[in-house]
Amino acid sequence: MHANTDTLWINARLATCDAANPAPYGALDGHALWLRNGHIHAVLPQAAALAAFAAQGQIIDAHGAWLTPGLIDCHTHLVYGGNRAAEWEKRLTGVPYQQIAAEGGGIMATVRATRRLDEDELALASLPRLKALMREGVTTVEIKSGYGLTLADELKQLRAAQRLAATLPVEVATTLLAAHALPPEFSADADGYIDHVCAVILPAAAQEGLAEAVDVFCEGVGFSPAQTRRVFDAARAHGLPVKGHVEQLSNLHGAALVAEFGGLSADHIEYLDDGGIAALAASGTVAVLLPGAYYFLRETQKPPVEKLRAAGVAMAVSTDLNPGTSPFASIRLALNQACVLFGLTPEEALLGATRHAAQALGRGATHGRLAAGCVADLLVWQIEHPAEIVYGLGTNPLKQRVFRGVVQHLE
Ligand code: DI6
Ligand code: FE
Repeated sequence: MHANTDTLWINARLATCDAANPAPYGALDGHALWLRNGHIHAVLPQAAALAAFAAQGQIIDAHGAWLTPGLIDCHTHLVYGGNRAAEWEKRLTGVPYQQIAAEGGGIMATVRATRRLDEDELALASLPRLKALMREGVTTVEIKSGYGLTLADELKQLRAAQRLAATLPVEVATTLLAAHALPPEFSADADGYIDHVCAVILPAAAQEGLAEAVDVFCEGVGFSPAQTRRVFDAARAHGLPVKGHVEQLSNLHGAALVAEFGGLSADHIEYLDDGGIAALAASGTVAVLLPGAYYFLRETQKPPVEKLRAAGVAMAVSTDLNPGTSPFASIRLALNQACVLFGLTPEEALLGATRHAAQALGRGATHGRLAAGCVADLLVWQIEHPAEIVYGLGTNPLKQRVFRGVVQHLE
């Protein structure tokens, strides 16, 4: 099958995840999905679709299977070297993450391991993680830098991420997170490092087209709101949208700052307060929930899901895949955790990795829904009900993964 051939998927149950369809999961029965040139050409009642389609291309019978949009993991740090299992052993004995970071472990341990690898080695080390996400149905994934913290090493990480995208049937959105931790070259001079990020690293990443957004770790163990604002100003000057690691371990009002800049998403947000919720609602910024980090750090402060829901803030769910706080290359685990730990409904969880995750990546118009005009990234599930996508782990109910209209082999 070729992407340039029209394809009509029939006898499918569509979980469109599209707000235009008011049933749970945006479900549409009795409809066919018409794909053309890697996009969804039309979603039509099946009889009408068959009549119009005539002999234009290939008809694929889904035999009653459920189809969903491809899953979108909108917050990962999956390009890195090494791992932090030894640090985890330490944390399990009661040493807190903040203390490990203060002693030169934590993020800095991964920075050292990432700097040691060249671009090829880094891409190779990251490949199994990306493939694991793809096997579960991920078709678009965001990948951040933030483990290089020098000009050369940050750009190397972003290039490795783009290289992965070039060789696999997956779309990668790269984000510059140079303001992730203070590198040893600038110890005790966080403002000097932020100067360097704003004047050197960010402009280079923007000019080389290596990042489509800018992120900051706004936290006591990261960067202050004033420093975050300076990075956001630089991002704006280079035409890049912003997002933030905010309110993860404390409330510094970073979400309101992201909202002030009309940012794409405010991520983590366990300590988000009412003012932050109102700010996100007003700016249309997506709240990204990362239950893997909450679980792995044994946190107890949950994000204010009920209030976000009441305020109409779109909630996305992501893996936060990283070696320190969420070493889980499983979007389905994150969706399950979002339900069990944070109280999302399975429908909200699925929307969190489709429509709302697309919005968090500035792709709301083209990704995350089964609707005319969207990319033809879709999944065929061997399930009776869409909640099963989120419900069980260990077995994989994904039967087929379609990227840009082309059925992929599941490795
Ligand atoms: N918050 C996180 O959860 C990750 N980064 C961040 O700013 C953790 C990254 C790490 O520990 O390596
Ligand atoms: Fe993160």
